[in-house]
Amino acid sequence: MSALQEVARLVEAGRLKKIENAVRGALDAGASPEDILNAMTGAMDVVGERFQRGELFVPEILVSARAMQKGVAVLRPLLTGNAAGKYGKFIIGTVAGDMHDIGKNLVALMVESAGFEVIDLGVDVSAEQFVAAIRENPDCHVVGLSALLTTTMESMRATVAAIGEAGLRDQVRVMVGGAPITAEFASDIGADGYSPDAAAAAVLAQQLAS
Ligand code: B1M
Repeated sequence: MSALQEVARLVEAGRLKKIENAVRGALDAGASPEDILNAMTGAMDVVGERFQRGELFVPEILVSARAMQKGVAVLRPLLTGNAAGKYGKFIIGTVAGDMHDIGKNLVALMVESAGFEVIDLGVDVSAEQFVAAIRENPDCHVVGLSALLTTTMESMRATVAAIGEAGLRDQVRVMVGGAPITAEFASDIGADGYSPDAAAAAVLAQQLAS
């Protein structure tokens, strides 16, 4: 089994004690941080498929999620450079009703490493909280919304609308993402951009800030 396969296996199995060493082992074996992130994301997809088939339950998903977060923590210093703040502030959060934060955290990490000062509002963030954060940070020009549930896509729509109703659409560009989100949906709700993954999100944030 390759070092990357071992990392994926440990995330799938939720092996919290072994994951950090396995990630270091993969780096030592020559894998890039991006390769390792992809291996861990692939493992979470497998976990999701097994959950859908009724082979796994929420507590097991949670330990896999924690294993992935421990693995990402090892990579964090390698991904964040010293360009922080070059592009200004970036407000990010997972929309109301949605507790998923692994993807949102990865986007925050990649956007930070691309030169933004990230303000992370966390999960289950209401439209009003986004609006308040934008008002508190008049120097923020890009906002990112994440949603993982089809049911919370409507919270995303409501958040974009609330930012508009608050008269803040001239101040900020809004980008969206998350597993059920598409470019068509982004355009339908009036967002300025959509990206399918964290690496593309960092590039899009730079484009929207420029
Ligand atoms: Co949940 N869950 N979950 N879950 N969960 C999904 C999303 C699901 C697809 C699983 C399944 O059934 N196959 C399903 C949703 C079905 C649907 O809506 N159609 C589901 C469900 C049903 C639920 C619950 C309702 C289960 C229940 O309680 N019965 C419940 C809802 C809770 C809530 O939010 N209110 C629930 C709970 C949970 C846990 C708490 C157990 C846990 C979350 C832990 C955590 O996040 N801290 C969890 C997990 C881990 C998953 C799966 C297995 C993995 C998600 C993940 O972290 N992926 C997921 C299945 C799946 O997605 N394959 C599933 C890895 C991550 C790196 O990818 O988040 O997609 P992702 O992020 C990517 C891109 O989407 C993109 O970039 C990221 C990195 O490349 N991206 C952006 C994300 N945000 C972006 C923002 C951007 C740009 C790109 O710009 C701003």
